[in-house]
Amino acid sequence: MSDTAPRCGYVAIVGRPNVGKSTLLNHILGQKLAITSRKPQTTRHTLLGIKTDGDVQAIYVDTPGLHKENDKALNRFMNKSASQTLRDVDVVLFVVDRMRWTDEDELVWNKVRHLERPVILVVNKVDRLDDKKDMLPHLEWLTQQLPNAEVVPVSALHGRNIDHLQAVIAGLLPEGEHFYPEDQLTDRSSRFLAAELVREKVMRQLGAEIPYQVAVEIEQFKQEGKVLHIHALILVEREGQKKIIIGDGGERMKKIGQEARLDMQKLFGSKIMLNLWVKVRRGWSDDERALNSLGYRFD
Ligand SMILES: Nc1nc2c(ncn2[C@@H]2O[C@H](COP(=O)(O)OP(=O)(O)OP(=O)(O)O)[C@@H](O)[C@H]2O)c(=O)[nH]1
Ligand SMILES: [Mg+2]
Repeated sequence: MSDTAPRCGYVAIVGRPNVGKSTLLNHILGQKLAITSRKPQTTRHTLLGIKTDGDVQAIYVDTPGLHKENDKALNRFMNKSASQTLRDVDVVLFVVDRMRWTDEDELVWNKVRHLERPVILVVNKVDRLDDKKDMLPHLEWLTQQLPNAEVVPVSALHGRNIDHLQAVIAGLLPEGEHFYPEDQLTDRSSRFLAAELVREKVMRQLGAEIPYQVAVEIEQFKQEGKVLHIHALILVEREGQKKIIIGDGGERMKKIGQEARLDMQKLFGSKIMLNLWVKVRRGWSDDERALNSLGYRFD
């Protein structure tokens, strides 16, 4: 029996798009739960990742990257969910990419600076710095900007300094009983996670524009004996996009399916039969009702 009091609390992971928030969550969990890609605005929904380590339960909330808004309902939804997360957490991880400080970092900073809760400034991707010493003046500048924040340089991709980061977080969590059972990893359903894995492969396989006009809907999710049968619908905005996703002779669809199936197999620990279809649903990304029916809830 341990003689320390249990600790439990919520930890928001916020930052502009593409700084490595979801990669950080996956590394902390030791498992790929959140989808990641080289393109900004990969994450669209908040996602809980629960890490229980002895007496300490940290409930991480991965959020969509905060960005300058265009007019689309989907972008409003993403920024709103990230901002709302900040209201209800005990600790904030503000993730930035090395020495790059952009207007969008400024936007995030303006949302976290007045919060009356601990903020940790996570300086990610330090593996991509040739000389770590180059970073010192920037770290000093960041410390001046955020005098109350602890600054922790890490590499989420290579797992550098993540143990230290977790120790700092543990020290900031309030005392209290754990909210979730020790073996629970997330609040999201397997259906949700399956749809996200398909969307990740679309994000990774396709060029600049199309991924932003793609949503994925799970039509069937059924265990039969040892096999999990999943039918997923890839929704696009225009007919031409459908052709591009399918690719010559169905080549691209095949790749998307193969890669998603492998990840699903790992995550669900089951053999998977995955069927994919592409369908045109015009204007879904700028229509609140269509977004709602796809699980993007505005409440
Ligand atoms: N070299 C390096 N690359 C990283 C590191 N962390 C993340 N990346 C890469 O940065 C890209 C973006 O990572 P994500 O985790 O998807 O970033 P995000 O902040 O969740 O992005 P959004 O969901 O779009 O807001 C991916 O290509 C990652 O592999 C790191 O520590 N080092
Ligand atoms: Mg993300």
